[in-house]
Amino acid sequence: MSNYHIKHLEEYFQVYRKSVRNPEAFWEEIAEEHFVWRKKWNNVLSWDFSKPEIKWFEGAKLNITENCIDRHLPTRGDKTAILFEPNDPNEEALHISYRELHERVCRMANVLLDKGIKKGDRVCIYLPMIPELAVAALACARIGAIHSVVFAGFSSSALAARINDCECKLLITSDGSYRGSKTIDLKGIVDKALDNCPVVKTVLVAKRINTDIPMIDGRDEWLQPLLDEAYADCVAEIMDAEDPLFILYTSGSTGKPKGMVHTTGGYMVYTAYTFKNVFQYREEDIYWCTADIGWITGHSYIVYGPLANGATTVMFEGVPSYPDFGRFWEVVEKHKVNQFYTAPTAIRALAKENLDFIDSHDLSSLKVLGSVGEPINEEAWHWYNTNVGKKQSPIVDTWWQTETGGIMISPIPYVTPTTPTYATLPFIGIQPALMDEEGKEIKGKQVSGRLCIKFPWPSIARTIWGNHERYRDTYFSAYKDMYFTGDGALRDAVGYYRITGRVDDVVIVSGHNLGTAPIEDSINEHPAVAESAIVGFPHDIKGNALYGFVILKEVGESRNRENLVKEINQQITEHIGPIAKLDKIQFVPGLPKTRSGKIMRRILRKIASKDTANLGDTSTLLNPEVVKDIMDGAL
Ligand code: 6R9
Repeated sequence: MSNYHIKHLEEYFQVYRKSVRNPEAFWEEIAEEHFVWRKKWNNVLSWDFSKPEIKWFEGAKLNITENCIDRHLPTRGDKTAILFEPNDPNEEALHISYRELHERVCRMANVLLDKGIKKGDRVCIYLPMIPELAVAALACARIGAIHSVVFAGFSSSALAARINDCECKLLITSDGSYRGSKTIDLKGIVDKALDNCPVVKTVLVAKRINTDIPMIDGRDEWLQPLLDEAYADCVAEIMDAEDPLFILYTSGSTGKPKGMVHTTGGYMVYTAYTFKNVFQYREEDIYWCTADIGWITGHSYIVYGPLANGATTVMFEGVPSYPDFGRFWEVVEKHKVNQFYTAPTAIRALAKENLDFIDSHDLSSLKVLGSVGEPINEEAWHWYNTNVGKKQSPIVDTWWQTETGGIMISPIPYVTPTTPTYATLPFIGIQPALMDEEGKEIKGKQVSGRLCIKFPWPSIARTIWGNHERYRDTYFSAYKDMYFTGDGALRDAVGYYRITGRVDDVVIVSGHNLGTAPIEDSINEHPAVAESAIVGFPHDIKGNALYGFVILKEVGESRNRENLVKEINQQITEHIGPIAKLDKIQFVPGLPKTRSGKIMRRILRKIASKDTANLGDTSTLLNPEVVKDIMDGAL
């Protein structure tokens, strides 16, 4: 009778129908039967997309770490919760059992309490993929502090902006990090960031690369001695289902990153339920998601979803190319990984390498392959299916977003027949709609439009930290009573969805969302630059790469162009991080603008993609003559 684990297609349709006919009753049953609550809810759901206000399991009390850790102790105490695979294959992997995880999280929680962190305080976590990262996030959740994990590839100014936006009092970092054959001076980046973050009073530093680093008296402390002294048990703070669990920043169409706020009860229920079904996780399985916990995929499907199911989740510190391009497959063989979840950009990069890197490893443990982060192209899909899955492991192409908290459209493996490049069917409880530009829903099959969701699901983000208006404007104002995703999609003859890509000013580069606005802001700060516009263009491995059109000021005109290109990319690296560097920079005399002064990115996108046969109507531009100049100089 339980609908928790779906095992065949007929059952999917049945459960799906039930979940959309009476969402409250459906989610109430899932929540009731599969989680531990200190107190049940008074009301399953109240919502109003026009405000927008969404509340799931209102009045319920719980602590998510009791669901992710404590409740497993009697039956799974010795089971590996986190399997840590270090950057260096010669360093031993670490099997952290549920019992040990409990102890580590409690110690870390006590350290935070000791440093004065209370329920509702924000804690910034800027760590590489080492166990302390998961432990720190869970420790925050243990005491009701709100974690804000910042991906450790972000630069000091990006880090500072995120710390200041949500006013983190405390930051957890490490002396440095390993990335393949390189080491990165994380603490140096932190020190620079904190010059501009007066709110941070305490910095706890984990030791990873054991280098000598400056520690600032009264602010910085080594983490390990504090953990060693801390008490190994910590009473969980009782949280309201709608209390914030974490903030995670994502790019948008203005320069300022959006701090998406996820709350506790609904997020837990939805990430756990999707994890169980989308990966068909069974008790003895070893599950590996290669994402970084600095992204939503890591939050939901390395930490919370797997642990809520008592799973063994692999945490990988390294990169796919170190010590060689066989590393992923070596790890799959070594730990007998059953579910493997990665990004198309990694698949495309590996597909360029010799097949020996795969064929020299035994991948027979694999049962499910996952893809996330961007559309997977047909070639990459077939390569993954043939060479990694040996045509035996279904590929789950999972579409979702930081804002959605969990997987929204995806096949269920061994249940939903897959089609290359299609995310296929909505997950249980998800009601997608395709909309036209006039705001009308496009019904029927074989149609395309802008992808919206009609009804709330438990893990939808509740607001943008400190800016509810922006939350409403970005997601709920384009279409009445709908959540707008920013993606375009098509629905085929059998009702399968294929995501076609962003329809806004976000470009997905190697699976990372990059708003063009913050990059433009960064370029425009260069003293030689007057104005700039960034667009994406197709790239073999990265999916998209960035193309910058830059107008120089008079002072820049006489400068050496090659040096300018270097300086601009250096500036972007400092402001945002190396992931936002431009592949191409073209210096232009002007940018095509509408009469209201908006840059016509549509035209620039076509020029950058070398698709200039049909530029569309340019006569309405303020400066149509500039288009030819730009085309002549295109790279
Ligand atoms: C989970 C995650 C969200 C954006 C999303 C879309 C793109 C993600 C996809 C996909 C096609 C898929 N995206 N998964 N596009 N097929 N399976 O990636 O969150 O970093 O917020 O990115 O990524 O454009 O809107 P996030």
